[in-house]
Amino acid sequence: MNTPQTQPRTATNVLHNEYQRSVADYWNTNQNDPVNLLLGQVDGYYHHHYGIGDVDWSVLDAPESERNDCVIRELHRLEHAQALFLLDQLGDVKPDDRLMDAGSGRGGTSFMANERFGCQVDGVSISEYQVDFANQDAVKRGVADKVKFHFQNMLDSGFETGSMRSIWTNETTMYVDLFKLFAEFARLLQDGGRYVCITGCYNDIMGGRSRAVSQIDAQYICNIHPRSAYFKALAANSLVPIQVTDLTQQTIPYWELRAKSSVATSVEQPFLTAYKEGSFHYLMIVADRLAR
Ligand code: GPP
Ligand code: MG
Repeated sequence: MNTPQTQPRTATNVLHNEYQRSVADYWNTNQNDPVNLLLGQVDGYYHHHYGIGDVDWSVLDAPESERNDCVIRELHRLEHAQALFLLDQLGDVKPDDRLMDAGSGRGGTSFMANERFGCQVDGVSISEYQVDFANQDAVKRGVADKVKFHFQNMLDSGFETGSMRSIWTNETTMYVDLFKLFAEFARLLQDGGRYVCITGCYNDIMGGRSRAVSQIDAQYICNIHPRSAYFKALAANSLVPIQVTDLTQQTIPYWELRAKSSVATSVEQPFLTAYKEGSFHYLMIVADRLAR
């Protein structure tokens, strides 16, 4: 059921079950995360996703006093490149259009989208800490009238039917049921509207979750979906893929560098193992909404 947007959002009506409460608790209490804060401080864009592209390995040859900073900057550059690549897929977005960032974290990709397209961007997150952080950033940037972050559940956002030109999820779909999520996106998107998804998914061509994939799930309290589930759930919800890109080879260098960095968190080895053994992919899927 859709809660009307006018009803105040509280933990009671945003978080529907114990699982969602534990995910919200994780992101509400994960406030001292150098891997995201130090990277965000490089230029003020705080990301909660990984990076793509070739690493400039010369950063490891910098003088010792500068090396750590150089590595942080390089990791941030790769994460920023991932967000730019995602924005490239959002379609011919006009200033009067409206976009939705489903699972908006500290807001990095939403601010970039507003700068590129000049349009309204609505981010939703079930972490009140993240929503506050991103809204404060919007005020500092002077864009609070255009970029708004909402304490809302992306399965039940309450926005108007057909109101969104494009929606993206940047590594957030592993927290939700895909059939429910894509039903909500199909409702929100205008006819011909676009959905862009960047995700990690396990390779069910090879069977079930590998140990490394299970370790990633445990680290983040998520449930990584099989590759096939994305296409079944899109097809069931009038969302037609136009482009599928396997970004796995492009993200491995980021993880190799992160593993050698001062901000490594121990999830690096499971990611590298999973990608290299072929049990896990870093995938981008672009899909358009069929006309009603
Ligand atoms: C990165 O967030 C994304 C997730 C936690 C979801 C899981 C993603 C997969 C591709 C499986 P982050 O930037 O907060 O993570 P970290 O703190 O490790 O950098
Ligand atoms: Mg991160």
